[in-house]
Amino acid sequence: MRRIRYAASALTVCAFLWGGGLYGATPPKKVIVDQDARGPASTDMQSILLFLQSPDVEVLGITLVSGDQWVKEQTQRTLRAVEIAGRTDVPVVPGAEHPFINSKELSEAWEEQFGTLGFKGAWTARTYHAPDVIPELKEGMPTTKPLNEHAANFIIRMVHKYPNEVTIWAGGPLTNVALALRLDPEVATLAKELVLMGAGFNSDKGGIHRINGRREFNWWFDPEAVRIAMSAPWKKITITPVDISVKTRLSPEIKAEIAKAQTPLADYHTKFAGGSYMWDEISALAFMDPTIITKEQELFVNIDINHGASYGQTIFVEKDMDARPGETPVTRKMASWWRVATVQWDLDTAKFYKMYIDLMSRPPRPRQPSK
Ligand SMILES: [Ca+2]
Repeated sequence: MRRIRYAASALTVCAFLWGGGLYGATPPKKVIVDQDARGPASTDMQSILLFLQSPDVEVLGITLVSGDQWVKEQTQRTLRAVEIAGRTDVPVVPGAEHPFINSKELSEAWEEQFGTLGFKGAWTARTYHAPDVIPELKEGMPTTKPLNEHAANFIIRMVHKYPNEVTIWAGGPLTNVALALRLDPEVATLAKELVLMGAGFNSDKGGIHRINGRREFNWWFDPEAVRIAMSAPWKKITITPVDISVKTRLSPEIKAEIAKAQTPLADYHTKFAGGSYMWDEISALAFMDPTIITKEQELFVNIDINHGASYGQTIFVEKDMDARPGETPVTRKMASWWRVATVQWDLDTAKFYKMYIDLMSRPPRPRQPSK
């Protein structure tokens, strides 16, 4: 009886601390996690789980977009992952099923002219199924339901509800973000910042076109959406490019460490996580703790939307003009659709892996009060 009372009072204290915004050193950062959530236990899903596990983050919702998989399948897989993480208080919000212009058919016509792409997400021939098909989920079917609202409208609603507080973190194609911007241009100025995994700057660092890494998957899948999103007047844009992703790998040793936790989340990770580069995990953890990034650079960044050989390539220009010794560099004058982004180049991998293991090994976080 005494033990029960103690537990109850501890819960009350936790709830008080949470409600008062005193959990951790600073109030948790509000974030919308926009993702192309292939499952189970892909880089997409791991990044969602990291956000749900972190006491430094308040996830307002998980908005989904076709990319690595079709959005309908992703919705079921994300609902299931959220159930396993014990965080069904966080809404799962389906979004765009197709990019603005790009398509499976267009990509095949492009490949006939310019060469084969290594990975095409939901359009990849060897794993292709129609957008409406939801295969049997080996991780189990969810019992919870998605929110009955489009991802673009959810993004708009949240940035108006919490002006200047919401980070839009995008780990997939930018279709939902671009749709939100087209429905309501204030999204860019009301949001706190845009943080994204996407773009490729080197020809040999992980791109989907073997001879040109500047064609990175997320950006290539919906180039027109990237042009819209990257041309909007955000207060800040941070990019985790594919070039930094290839410096990491989800190793068997990391998996073994997390397996020791024996939580439902750790078991899911042990059973289904592969050994891939940690594309989205870097972007998620660097948002929570920017000190894992050891080298970054400000550049003007956008995307090529010419429908020829260069379609979907990252384009970029140095931010400053060349300065003579002793002179202060001057920012280059560019057309208004070019925006400066902070691009992450290198990371402290030991610190990154430690943070990943720590968050994935924790018990489920307390559910947040409903918003
Ligand atoms: Ca992703």
